[in-house]
Amino acid sequence: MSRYEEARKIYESIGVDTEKAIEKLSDVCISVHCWQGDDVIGFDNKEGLSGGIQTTGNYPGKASTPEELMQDIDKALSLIPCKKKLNLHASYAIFEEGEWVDRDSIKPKHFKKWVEFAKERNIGLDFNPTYFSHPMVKNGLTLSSPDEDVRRFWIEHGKACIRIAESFANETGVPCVINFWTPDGYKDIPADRIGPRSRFKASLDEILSIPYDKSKVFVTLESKVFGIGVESYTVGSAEFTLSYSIANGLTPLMDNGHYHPTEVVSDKISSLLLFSDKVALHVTRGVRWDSDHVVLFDDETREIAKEIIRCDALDRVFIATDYFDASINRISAWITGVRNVAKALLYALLEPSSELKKLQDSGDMTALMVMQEELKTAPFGDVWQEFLRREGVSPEYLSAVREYESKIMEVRV
Ligand code: RNT
Ligand code: ZN
Repeated sequence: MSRYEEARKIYESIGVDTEKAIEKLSDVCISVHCWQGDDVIGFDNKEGLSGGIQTTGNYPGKASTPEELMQDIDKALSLIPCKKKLNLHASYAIFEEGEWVDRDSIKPKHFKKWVEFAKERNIGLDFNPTYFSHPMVKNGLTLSSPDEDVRRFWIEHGKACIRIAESFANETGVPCVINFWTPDGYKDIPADRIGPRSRFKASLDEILSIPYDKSKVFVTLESKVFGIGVESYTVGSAEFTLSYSIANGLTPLMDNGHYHPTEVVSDKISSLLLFSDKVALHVTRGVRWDSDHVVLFDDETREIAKEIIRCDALDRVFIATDYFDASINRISAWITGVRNVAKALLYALLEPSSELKKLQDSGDMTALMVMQEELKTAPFGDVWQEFLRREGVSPEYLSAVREYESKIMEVRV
C-alpha cells in the first residue's frame, strides 16, 4: 500500500474523505500578487517605495522590466498548485516606447500585455489602484487630502482603475477583484480625525459613482492600523473600511498584518461572513508588525484556512497573497508563500469539522482538545504529496529555483 493509501485509511477512520479534500482544493483559486517579483517598484515611475510600506534586502536577480517580471511569474506559477489569478497594481502599467501618462489617465490599453499574458495562460486578473510611491502623495495623503488638486488627482485614478478592472473581467471572462488601499495617515497625533475620514468617504463615493458591472467587478476596501511613519492615525482604519464596505455593498478586505499583534484575522472571518456576502483576504505574515514576511505553514495561517473551510465559505472568500521579501530568492518566496496558503487549506479540509463541532456543542471541551491535538500528527504530509502529484508539480522546488536563478536571474544586469 502506498503512503497515500495508508493515510487515506487513517483519515477515513476519523470520518475524513481525503479524495474529497484533494478535489476541493484543486478547485480553489489563489490570487498571486505580482509585486513580490520586483520589491513593489512597478514600471510607471522612478520613485522608491513609499506609503508606510517597506521592502528590505537586496538579493540579486530582481526583475526590472515587464518581460523579466512575466518570465519570473511564469516560473513561479509553474511550481504552484491550485487555480491561480494574477494580482496587478496600477503601477505595473506598460507603456510603449516614448509614451507615458500619469496615474489619473491610465487606460486599459496600458495593460494590454498583461491581458495577453493572462489569456495565454487561461487565468483571471485582479487589480489595485496604486496610492503610494508617487509625487502626488502630498504630506502622506491621497484621497483624504485637504488639497483639492491632490484629492481630484487620486479620485480620477480610482475611476480609471475601475474601468481597467472591468476591462480585465471582460477580456478574460473572469470577474476582477479590485482592492482599494491608501496609506493616508499621520505620524503624530492629529488635531482633526474626522476631517480626513469624511474627505476619504466623499472621495470613495465619487469614485464608485461611475457605472460598472457589479457582477464582474468586485470592489474591496482594505483597512490598516498603522504604517512606517504613519504610527498615530490611519484614515482607512478597520472601523472606517468595514462600515463603508457594509454600507455601500463593497467587500471588506482584511490583511492579517494590519491589526494589533494579539488580534487575529482568523477570529474575524466568521463575523464578517454573517454581514457581507463576500470577504477578501490578504494573506501575509507580520513579524511583530506589518512586516510582509513570506507566508509560512504556521498556526495563524492554518487557523485562517480552518475558518474558511468550517464556515463552508470557499466560494465567498477572495484569497490573495500580499508580502514582499527582498532578502531571499524572490521566486522561492512566491512559491513558498502561495504553497503554504494551499497547504493550510488542505490541512483545514482534512479536519473532521462536524465531529469537532458536535464535541463543542455537547460541551465536551476535554475531548475536543484531545482530538484537535491528535489531528496535528495525522499523516497530512502524505496527502499533500499526493495532491501535488496530481497537480503535476513536484514537492521539491528548490533545485528548479536554483537552476533558474543561475541561468536567468544571475545574468541580469
Ligand atoms: C499595505 C497593504 C497593501 C499593499 C499592496 C502592495 O500595507 O497591505 O495591500 O501591500 O497593495
Ligand atoms: Zn495588503
